[in-house]
Amino acid sequence: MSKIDSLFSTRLSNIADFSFDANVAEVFPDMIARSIPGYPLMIENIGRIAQRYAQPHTSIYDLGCATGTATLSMAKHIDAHATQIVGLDNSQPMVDKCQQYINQYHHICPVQIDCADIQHYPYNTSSVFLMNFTLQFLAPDQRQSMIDKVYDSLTPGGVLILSEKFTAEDTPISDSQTALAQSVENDLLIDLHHQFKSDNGYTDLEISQKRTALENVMLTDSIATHRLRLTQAGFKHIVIWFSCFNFMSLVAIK
Ligand code: GEK
Repeated sequence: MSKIDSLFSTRLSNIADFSFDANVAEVFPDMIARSIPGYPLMIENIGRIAQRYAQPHTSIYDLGCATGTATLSMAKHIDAHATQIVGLDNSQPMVDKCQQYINQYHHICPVQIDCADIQHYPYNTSSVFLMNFTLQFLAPDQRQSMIDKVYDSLTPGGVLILSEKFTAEDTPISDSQTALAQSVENDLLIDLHHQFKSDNGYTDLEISQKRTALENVMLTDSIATHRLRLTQAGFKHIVIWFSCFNFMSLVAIK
């Protein structure tokens, strides 16, 4: 069982940029479940979607697997016909925790966890890629090449399941009325998300200090930007299958 997240509960004189270190890995399952609306529902359905698209003799990748909750859901749903499930993360503490969780279960399909940068990994032919809230941590100018790499490694009919926090605005904005409406819409989603965190026991201080820590490291795109990037890579169909406040998950089909 994960420890309760109280990392931002005391006032910090200097708020460092958020990093996926050992302290975060220790509390991560609790942190993510109390921070992302619908996370358990998404995890369950990621397993179902992966099962639907997994093809024989291909690899299934979970990019930025963290402590492996989504990896485990895919492992639960996919049987032996897929070659292997590979979880990748560049945080060693996350990978260590992930391996502990993975070892607690018996899997029909082999599961391998590697500490690696997802931008420089030699991918095998794959039928399912998962990026569950990971793309938003890459530098914006490196996101297109990451999506291109995923697309190139996918077999025809393969999918990318992409979940992200998003900004409810599109650029460029020419009309001031539209800009005002978009900012009202974005503010509403941000407020609803904060209410969700507050109802899950986070104080205003925790919410605001975590937001400051994430400011430079998690830069969110609009849904239009995601669609454009995926289309440019070559994906033929893009289906948003989950959305709650400013969080969504989509399936992009090659
Ligand atoms: C879940 N998917 O529970 N290479 C490898 N890993 C990376 C990289 C990179 N370049 N950049 C960031 N990460 C999980 C949750 S968390 C999302 C994913 C969140 C890793 C980073 O170390 C972290 O573990 C993960 O991406 C993002 O379904 O905390 O909001």
